[in-house]
Amino acid sequence: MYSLYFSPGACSLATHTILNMLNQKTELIHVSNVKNFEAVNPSKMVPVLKDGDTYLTEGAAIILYLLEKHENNLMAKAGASRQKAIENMMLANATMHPAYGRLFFASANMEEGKAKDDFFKAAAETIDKIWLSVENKISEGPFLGGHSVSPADILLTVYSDWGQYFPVDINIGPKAQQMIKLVQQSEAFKLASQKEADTVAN
Ligand SMILES: N[C@@H](CCC(=O)N[C@@H](CS)C(=O)NCC(=O)O)C(=O)O
Repeated sequence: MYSLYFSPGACSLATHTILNMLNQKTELIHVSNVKNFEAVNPSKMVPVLKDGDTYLTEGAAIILYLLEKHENNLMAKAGASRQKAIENMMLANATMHPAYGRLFFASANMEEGKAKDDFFKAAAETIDKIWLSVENKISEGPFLGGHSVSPADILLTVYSDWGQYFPVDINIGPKAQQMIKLVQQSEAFKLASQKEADTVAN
């Protein structure tokens, strides 16, 4: 059985959803209940996945690890389709996630005032541009990779929820919105969200 260190609704929700899609039993560890989380992950970030005695960090790397280990239809095994799925996953994890990360950073670290307002506006404009590139990538089906869901769709769905916590308007195009809705309606995502909400922080 795996153990997943998570924070409710954080990027760890994508790892959690994929574990559900792979039918993997997972113990959930709310990061607030861990006394010395720094010893688990020196960067103090979720997700961390424990597999036996091994601790794995970095969401995208964890997802690739899981997809290699368990039979699935979430990503092609080789060739151009696999490369495209990894590219899309990185667009989500390495481009969109940090773009939203700026909102969290400014909210926690900047003093109220014009500079903060301008920063939020500029950060939101960058996020909009990335959502536009996502919109343009969705063509032959409701998902980024076509007719079946892939890790990029799941990661982006998790991030899409974060804009509501900040004084910004994020523009997500109709195709991306439809993709998000489909992921949110999946049993794996619903179960993961529910379990995270039910796991109490002490
Ligand atoms: N590159 C890391 C980033 C992880 C990350 O930013 N996690 C956030 C939650 S979405 C976190 O744990 N933040 C807590 C903190 O910064 O202290 C990954 O993709 O796993």
